[in-house]
Amino acid sequence: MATLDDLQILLDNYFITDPTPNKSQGNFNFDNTVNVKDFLIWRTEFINMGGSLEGVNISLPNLPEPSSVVLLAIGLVALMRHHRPGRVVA
Ligand SMILES: [Ca+2]
Repeated sequence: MATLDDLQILLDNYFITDPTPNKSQGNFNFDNTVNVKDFLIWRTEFINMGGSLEGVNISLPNLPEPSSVVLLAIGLVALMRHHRPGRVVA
């Protein structure tokens, strides 16, 4: 049984990884992480039970992404290692 309370728990625990899968924590597919897959399972179950999402404000948190600065730093380090003076290429 999927309820709006379950949705709130899912959203509160979004992106949380727990070693013990627990539906009551929003982990509907028991894969140790609460993410969009759990939301889709919840939504299907909720609608199949006759629930309506009309008027329900659902805004899933965005996937955290590494900042472009970190990516640039990783690229520069890789470039510096590739062009290191005295490097012998086999
Ligand atoms: Ca899950």
